[in-house]
Amino acid sequence: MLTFHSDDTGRRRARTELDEGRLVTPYECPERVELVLRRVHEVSLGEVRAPETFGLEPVLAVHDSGYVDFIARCWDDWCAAGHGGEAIPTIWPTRAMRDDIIPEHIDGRLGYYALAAETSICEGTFEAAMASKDIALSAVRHTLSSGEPCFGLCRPPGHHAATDQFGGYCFFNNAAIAAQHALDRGVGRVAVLDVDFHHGNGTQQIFYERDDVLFASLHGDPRTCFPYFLGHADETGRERGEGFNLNYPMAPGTDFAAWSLALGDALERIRDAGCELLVVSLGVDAFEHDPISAFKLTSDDFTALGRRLADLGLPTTFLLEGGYAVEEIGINAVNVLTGFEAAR
Ligand code: SP5
Ligand code: ZN
Repeated sequence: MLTFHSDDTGRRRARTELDEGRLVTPYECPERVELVLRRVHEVSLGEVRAPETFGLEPVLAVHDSGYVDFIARCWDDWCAAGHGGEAIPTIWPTRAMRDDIIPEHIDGRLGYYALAAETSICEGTFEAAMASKDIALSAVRHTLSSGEPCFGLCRPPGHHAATDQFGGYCFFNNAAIAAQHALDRGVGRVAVLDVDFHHGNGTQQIFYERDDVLFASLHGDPRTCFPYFLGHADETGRERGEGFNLNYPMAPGTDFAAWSLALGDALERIRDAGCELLVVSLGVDAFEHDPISAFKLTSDDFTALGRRLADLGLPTTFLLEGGYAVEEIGINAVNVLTGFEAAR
């Protein structure tokens, strides 16, 4: 299987994440990509190629232009304001205030465009996010042109990024950008299957009123898990999109036996919907030893997941999302890919 990778994903190296009231070294670190890449080589998964550059047009197909401009300029504006640390939002347009006037000051703009405070913006964040979406676009383009599966070693991840909001370590929604690109190149319907431990709130929001993307997400129940405010089972889509959003919230402690029942249901719905392309939001933070998550999947379970995905028989693009057990991230992510290859 071909892998797309770029060293530019390493241009984001944030020093601070607000975690349990402390500023810690971020869980979402450049080493994640390095270790997955090492594993790709160890198992001889296949060629590793640099992405092509696609510019901002495919980003603007799913994100708001004011938001993209904000991400591009945030770090410079933050420094120009004389702030010393990394850019962290401290105020939001909450239910008790107005959200129809976008502030001019960077502190206000940060809150307007943020959905969470754990994700600091630092030098190089925009450049890394651009590389990440180019990896996703290159991967999906390869799948479309060859029919072959492809792996995009995306970083930063994307599935929490909404039309005009960043957070959950995500800035541009790589899976949504790739799915939209496929639609724009003539694919009739795309399935985005999100197996990251966290609900893919951004992908859901972007496609919620549409029937050309079937979004299915298996995740920790938002009653107790990040992102807390989206991902319930009764969110099934709106208007044309009714029936094209599938959430499988599961309790902390869920193991592969229970998790794979939800997977089976999602795969059946993808099959029934006549999807022509599968984009997998491949987070591996459902792993039993993930430091910020609460499911119990083992490394072997990820191989089984890959086999199950191959059963669909669809052209498939895998895009890396979360996964913070850094020591095992390569094994777990690549197990999905080798399981897939062995079964197709
Ligand atoms: C892409 C992705 O997986 N994003 C996840 C973002 C989760 N952010 C909130 C993390 C809260 C972590 N709490 C840590 C408990 C251990 N100190
Ligand atoms: Zn996650």
